[in-house]
Amino acid sequence: MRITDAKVIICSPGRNFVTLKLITEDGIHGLGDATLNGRELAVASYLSDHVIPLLIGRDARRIEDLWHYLYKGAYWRRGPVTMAAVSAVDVALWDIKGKALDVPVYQLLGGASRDGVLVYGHASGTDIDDTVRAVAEYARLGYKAIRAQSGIPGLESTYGVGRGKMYYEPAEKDAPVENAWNSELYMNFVPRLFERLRKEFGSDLHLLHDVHHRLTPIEAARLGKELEPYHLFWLEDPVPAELQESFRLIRRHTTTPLAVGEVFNSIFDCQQLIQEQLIDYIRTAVVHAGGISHLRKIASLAEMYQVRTGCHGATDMSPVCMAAALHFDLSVHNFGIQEYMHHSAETDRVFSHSYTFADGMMHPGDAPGLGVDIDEKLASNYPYRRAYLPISRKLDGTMHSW
Ligand code: CS2
Ligand code: MG
Repeated sequence: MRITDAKVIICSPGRNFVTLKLITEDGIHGLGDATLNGRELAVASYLSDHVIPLLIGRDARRIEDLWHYLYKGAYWRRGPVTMAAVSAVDVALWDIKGKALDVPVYQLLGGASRDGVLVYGHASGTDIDDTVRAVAEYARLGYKAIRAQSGIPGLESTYGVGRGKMYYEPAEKDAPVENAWNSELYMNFVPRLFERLRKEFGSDLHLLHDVHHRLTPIEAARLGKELEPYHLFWLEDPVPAELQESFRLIRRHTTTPLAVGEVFNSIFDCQQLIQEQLIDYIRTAVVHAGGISHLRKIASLAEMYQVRTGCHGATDMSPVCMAAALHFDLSVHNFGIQEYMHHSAETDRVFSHSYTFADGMMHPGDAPGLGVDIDEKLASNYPYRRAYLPISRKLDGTMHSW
């Protein structure tokens, strides 16, 4: 089953997406997401200029071998651009294999380990009252787990707080926004938010919070400790994680569960965090950490150390990534939770998909392969527009986040 054609489709239905389409001699096509928020065209070029010429004529059934060929063969290993490209090829090949054998991808990964995939949604507001209302709305929609983010009094804008009730998009068109940051204001505020949320919603609802790598280890330790009475499902990205051992310090001080990994792109970024049991959830995503094949290796390592998965699933993971994540989540034994943000109606029209949401859970569906497709004609109506993620400065103007 030779690969005869490949296309990189760049479109912007609501936001930018890069999609790889591989076509075999039998006419089967597979899709892979290659979107790297704010750096989309770098991956598109890596695929078109360097990867696709290597793929034409190769056997699409050799998923594992092709993964190593692209990863090791480049000599220059890892990094977000390379790994997003490798991921896209890997996922497209799993899609092709599923279609060729007429089974959903999760059946190729060992079958379902559970009936559905627990997901969490993003509730955010400008202040505590507004955030309470947003959490109530998600609870009404059936979500059993909700991430809560709020604007911080004294800071004009804060990263990770959505605009509009059900939609979340941190990237800005044309030029990066600059957010203001102050750790003291933030740390004094967040425990009050969760105190109120527990009062309003009781103890059964799972509550999550994302720090977006903004604190130092000792600040994160203090925040985790002060949040303990409110029993968070997890505290995400408390510190930048290039220094994996910094989590030792946080761990020594708090029992609040920790999640990290949305910016990681290989098992080597989380090996120490997992093996020393410094985290509870590993958040690597199919699109950024080497596809389904590599994510399964991360999950297997994590399983030995009782670390569970919690894949990144913001709107910049396209429906192709979302579908792949759900096949992975349904099958992998040590699944914890999956992040799920609704895509815009325009995105959903371009990417038809068989995955469904009901009662706080998702299912990838039973269509052969991933169960997702792209309408290329419609996609061509939405040309790419350059966009950037915001940057963050302290109140005195210093660039923040190390
Ligand atoms: C966030 C994302 O979903 C999350 O947990 O951290 O908003 C993330 O910052 C974006 O997906 C970056 O592209
Ligand atoms: Mg995050």
